[in-house]
Amino acid sequence: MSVGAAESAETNVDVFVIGAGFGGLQMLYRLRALGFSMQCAEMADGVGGTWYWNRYPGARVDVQSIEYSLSLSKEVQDEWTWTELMASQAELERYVNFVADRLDLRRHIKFNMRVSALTWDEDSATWLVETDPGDRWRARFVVTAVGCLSAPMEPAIEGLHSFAGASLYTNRFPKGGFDFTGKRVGIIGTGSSGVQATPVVAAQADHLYVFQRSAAYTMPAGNRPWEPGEFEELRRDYDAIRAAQFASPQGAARYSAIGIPKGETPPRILEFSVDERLARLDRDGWLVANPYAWADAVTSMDANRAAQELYAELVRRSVNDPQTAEALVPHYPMGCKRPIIDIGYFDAFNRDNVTLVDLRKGAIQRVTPGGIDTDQGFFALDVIIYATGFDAMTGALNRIDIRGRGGDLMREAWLADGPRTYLGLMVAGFPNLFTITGPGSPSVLTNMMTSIEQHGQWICACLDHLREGGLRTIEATPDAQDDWVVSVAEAAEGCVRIHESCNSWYLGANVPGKVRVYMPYAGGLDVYRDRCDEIAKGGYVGFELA
Ligand code: N01
Repeated sequence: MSVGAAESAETNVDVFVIGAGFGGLQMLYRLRALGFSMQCAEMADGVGGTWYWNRYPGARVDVQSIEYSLSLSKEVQDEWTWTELMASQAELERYVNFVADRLDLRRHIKFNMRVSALTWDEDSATWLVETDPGDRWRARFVVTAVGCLSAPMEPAIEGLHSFAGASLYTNRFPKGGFDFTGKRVGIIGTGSSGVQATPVVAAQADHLYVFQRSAAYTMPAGNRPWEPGEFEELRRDYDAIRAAQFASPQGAARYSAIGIPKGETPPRILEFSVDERLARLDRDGWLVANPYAWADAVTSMDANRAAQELYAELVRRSVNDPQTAEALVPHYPMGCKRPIIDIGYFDAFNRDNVTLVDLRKGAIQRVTPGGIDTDQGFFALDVIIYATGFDAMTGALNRIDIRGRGGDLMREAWLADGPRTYLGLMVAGFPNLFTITGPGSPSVLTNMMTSIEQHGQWICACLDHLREGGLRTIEATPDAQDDWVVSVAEAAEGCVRIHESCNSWYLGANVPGKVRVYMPYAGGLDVYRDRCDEIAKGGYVGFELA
C-alpha cells in the first residue's frame, strides 16, 4: 500500500498505531506479518501502557497470568515463565518488555510522543496524525490502542495542590517507588487500586488512614507462587487453556475478578432460606459473596440484597473491630461496580497502625498543607496517595482532537448521548479509524488480553480484505451504529448494572458532567466475537466499503 501525495514533514505509513501497551504491541506484530508499513507513538518512555503507569505498591493483575498473556506468538508463550498465579506489576512490566524485545517491536515505536490530533482528509482518504513534539504522519488507517482505564482523574478536592507533603497518584506512581517508612500516610479511594495498595502501604507506614467514600466489594485473590513444575505442566496444555479462554464469555475460564470457573449451574439465592445461605457461606466462604455465584443476584434487587447480606457477614467475620467492620460494608448493589480481589485487605484493618476514615460519616472538606480536613476532624499527614480512578473508556480517546468527515470532533459527537460506536470498533463519520477495546465492545468486562487479541485479529483481517479488494475506505454506517448502540443498552439491562443506586465508572458516574450511559457491551465476549465474525464473513455488514 502506498499513500497519495505526501505533504512536507509528514511521513507516510499504511497504519498508525497509538499506544504501546499490549493492545498496540500485538497490533504491530500482526500488521508487520501482513506486510503493512506502520508507526506507533507512545506517551511514556517505555512499553506497557497500564502496566507502565500503575506501578503503585501492591499493583497486580486480577486474572490468572496463564490467561492474562498474549497467545499470538508461540515463542513468547513457550519462553516466558510466570512465577505466580496472578502476576505483579513488576513481573508484567518485565513480560511486556520481553514481548517487545523478543518480537523486535521497539523499532516501530516513538516514545515520549503524545498524539494530540487526528484529522481526516477527504481528498486523499488519509488521516493526518499530529503529535506533541510536532512530528506528523499521514496514515491510511489509524488504530487506537489507548486503553480503557488510562486517562487519570484528579479528584475535585479543594486545596489539593497546597499539600506540603508528597502527593502520589496510583495511576502515575513514581518509577523508583516510594519509601513510606515512618510516614503518616492517607490514601483516598477504595477501588481496585486503593484496595491493592492498602495492605502493602500499611505494612511499611507509621500510620495509614484509608479515606473511604464507598466501601468495596472485594474478596481474597487466592494468589500464590507456582509449585515447582506446576507452571511447566500447565504450559504443556496451553492449547486447551487458550481454547477455553477464548470460548468463555469473560475471555478467562479460570478463577479471576471477573468470573468464577464454569461448574454447576448457580442456584437462585431467593430459593434458599437464610439458614441455607449461611450453610453455603460456611461451605464456600467468599465464593458466595460473588454476584456470579447466584443465578438471580445480577437481575433481581431482592436477590442482590440477600447476597449483600452474605458479604456483610463475611466482612464482620474478617474485621475485629465491629464499627470498622460495619463501615467496610457497601451500601450499593453487588456487581454494579467492578469486582475486586485482594491480598490481605481486611487483615490490614486489624492492624494498630491502620484507621478507616468512613467518609459517609463526614466528607473531605479540603486538603491543606498539613493534611486532610474532613467533617469528622483533621488528619495530619506526610503523604497523600490518590487512588481516585480514571475517566474510563472514552477519556483517552476524547483527550485527542479527533476530527472526522466534515471536521466533526468525536468528543463533541459523544457529548449529548455518550459514546456511539459500531461494535466498539469503528465510529460513523470517522472512516479508517479502528478503536481497540473501544466503548461498546466487551473490553473491561473481560480479560483485556483476550479482547485486545480478538480486536487485533479482526482489524488485521479487515485491512487485508480491503487491500485484496483494492478498497480505500471502510466506515460504519449510521444505521448499523444506531442498532449497535441499542444492542449495548439492551445487554446492560437487568437492574444491578444500571440501577439508580449504582454509580460505577462503567456508567461514567465518577466523572462530573459525563453522560450516564453503560459503556461496555455486556452480552459476553463469545457472543460478541461470533457477531463480529459473521459481520466480516457477510462482507462487512453495516460498514460501507469504497
Ligand atoms: O479506580 P476506581 P481504581 N473523594 O474508580 C474514590 C482497573 N484496575 O483506580 O466509589 C473521595 O475503581 C472512589 O469513591 P466512589 C479495574 O477495572 C484493575 O481503583 O466514587 N473518594 C473510589 O473508591 C478498576 O475498576 C486492577 O465513592 C474519591 C476510588 O476513588 C479500574 O481499574 C488494579 C474521590 C476510585 O476507584 C479503576 O480502579 C487497579 C473523592 N473526591 C485498577 N474521588 C487489577 O487488575 C474518587 N474517589 C487488580
